[in-house]
Amino acid sequence: MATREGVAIITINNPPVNALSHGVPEGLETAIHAANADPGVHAIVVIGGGRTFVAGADINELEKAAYGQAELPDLHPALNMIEASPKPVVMAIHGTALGGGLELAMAGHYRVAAAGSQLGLPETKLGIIPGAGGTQRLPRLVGTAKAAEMCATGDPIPARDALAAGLVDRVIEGDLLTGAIAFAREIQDRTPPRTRDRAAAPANLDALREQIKKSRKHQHAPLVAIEAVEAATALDFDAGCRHEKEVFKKLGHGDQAKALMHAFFGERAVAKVPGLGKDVAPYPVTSVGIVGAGTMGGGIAMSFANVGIPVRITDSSQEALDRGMGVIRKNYEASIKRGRLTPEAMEQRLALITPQLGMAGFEQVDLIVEAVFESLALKKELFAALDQVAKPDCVLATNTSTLDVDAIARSTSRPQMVVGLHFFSPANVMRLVEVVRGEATDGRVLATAMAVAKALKKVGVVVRNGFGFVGNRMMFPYMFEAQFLVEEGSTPAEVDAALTDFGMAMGIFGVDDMAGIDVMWRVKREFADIFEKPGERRPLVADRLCAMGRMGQKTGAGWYRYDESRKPLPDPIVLELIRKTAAEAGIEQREISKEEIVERCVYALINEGARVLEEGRAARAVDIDIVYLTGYGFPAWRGGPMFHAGLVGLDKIHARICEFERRHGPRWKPAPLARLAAEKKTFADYDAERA
Ligand code: 3H9
Repeated sequence: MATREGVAIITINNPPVNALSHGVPEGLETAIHAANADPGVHAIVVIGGGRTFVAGADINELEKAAYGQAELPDLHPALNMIEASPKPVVMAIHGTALGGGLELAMAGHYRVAAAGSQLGLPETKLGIIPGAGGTQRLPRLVGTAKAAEMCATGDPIPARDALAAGLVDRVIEGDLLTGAIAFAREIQDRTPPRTRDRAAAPANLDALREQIKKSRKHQHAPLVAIEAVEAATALDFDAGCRHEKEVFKKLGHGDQAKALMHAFFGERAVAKVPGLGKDVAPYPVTSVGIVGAGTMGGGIAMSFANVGIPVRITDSSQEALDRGMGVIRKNYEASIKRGRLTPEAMEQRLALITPQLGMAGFEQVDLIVEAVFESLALKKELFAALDQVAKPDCVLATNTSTLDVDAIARSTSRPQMVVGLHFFSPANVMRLVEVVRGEATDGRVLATAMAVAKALKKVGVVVRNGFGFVGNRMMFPYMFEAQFLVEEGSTPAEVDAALTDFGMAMGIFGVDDMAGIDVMWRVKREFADIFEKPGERRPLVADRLCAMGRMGQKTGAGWYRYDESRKPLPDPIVLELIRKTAAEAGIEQREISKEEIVERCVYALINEGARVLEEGRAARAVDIDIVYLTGYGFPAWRGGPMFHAGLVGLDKIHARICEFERRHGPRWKPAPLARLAAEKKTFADYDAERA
């Protein structure tokens, strides 16, 4: 503790984000005691050391507690002690005040915030609610409706909005500590106001509840958070806190909390690539060339422009370029209509994208991303040409989703500079980038690809070269199983409903219609050696739909038919086609339960995931989980397919897979990693053993 002009300065130092780990709240209590005991001190400023104020309770501790390996942390004693301080306590916020960090700030008597700081209670994103009085203090400061919204969504607000809402007392433009001390001196003679002494007025939260039921479907915490905030209007502060603590505890031990915390740490774990040291510096990427102005190339160009990186985009004809730029502009205009972008920002971004015929200027760019039609011959030819143009330290990336990255790399004289950057459509929206490590890819190139994904605010996951990489490779058995289920008597709508009830963002037939059924048809034809194994069952209906010209949404019909608002509607023609196809193939139709639908689809995904892991296509189970959470609409509150498997129990899943193998044949052969089931382990144990 230091003292300046009669103001005690208490600095919280627990890098990297000043989480309130065990010992930190206790240290604060000691410092506040000391400040109160010092007659030379008239007011106290609490500030965060390093890059931020306080990012909340320590999520490592919360995760341990979720599994019963520790007690849930209790911040109340420290916070109550701060609030009871006879000398006024000013919380000085920079960076972020999140979760327990904001709860700490609200226990202080005043809050000042650096312009640019963010304040929020993101606990529901971890499957819990604030557990240190947040649901009781926030409504007393910003009103019940605003507090309920902040607690339920978990979205932070910027300092200026916090000032307007009454959450902070002053926004400091210059040096935060200087401003906080000046503020403390202004208020040092006032009786410290306590948040708990204020009242929270009742508010109608029905509309918020309805909105949350849709946007956070299946999740427990957001609705419970609204209820806890509402309790602040009916109960006194201590009773409200007791209620909060009870539900905090219950959620804190729940599966959704375990899954969401796994997802939180998982997103950070994938950035640490096994075998790639921190000392491997990425090449700087300040300019980019993109080949191909189609849907993918355009979306990739937007991703770079969105973060201020200039791109040159080339295609084979002026027409293709004009069409591509037209789509880009239309996408930006749609964002303006939704209020997410200003017209000025659109123009700035468009100005960063230079459409051009030919490759003039490509000799200067740091990274070239190829996004042309999926043809190995075409890509090889293109990479041979890029090899002639690109500077020696330019990273050459292919956006292929199905082709052999090593074969593409070998068409250059520098295969070590080649890497896969598999973006997902729409590339300007989807967060996942599979970073495909070829056999020759250099460590620095891999580090560059990961740094690029991060710069684009996306999640890069390293995968090994091989058919379908990780995500698509696993999707085939999942999709095929869904198609077998309809041959056996379910309808596409029943399968999709079972999957969305499970939590998937979309059902697989809806996905197939959106992507285009012909896309799969082409892939199956090109990779017949992978898909056509003698004696193995293959789905029959999709190809027939293609033959009928039903390619999905783009032709107005596929597995479903579509009305003008693109709403999928069950189509009797498809149901009849399925029935007829099954009869011809001698497949008996029956009623299939929702449970069987989910088990067959999701366990097919998990079994293939185990194979992917065993083969080293993904280095860790957590990599697979993050691929599925960020690229395939798997529900975060289930933690990803491999984590979900652990929650269900590998032994239970293994037993079902063996049953399916007996009933449906060799495609259900348990993956070698099924041994984990016998050892009573999870995929997380597998990761831990190999860490
Ligand atoms: C809570 O507060 C409950 C209370 O209501 C009740 C208690 C009784 N704990 O994200 P980054 C690590 S719940 C532990 O890469 P950025 C993170 O894992 C909590 N560790 O940086 C990473 O480690 P590593 C509510 C944490 O600058 C490193 O710090 N709070 C915590 O992109 C850097 O993180 C939240 O949910 C933590 N609380 O983003 C906020 N936070 O380097 C969670 C971070 O080993 N945190 N780490 O991979 C965030 O949203 C972002 O980390 C933040 C910084 C925006 C702060």
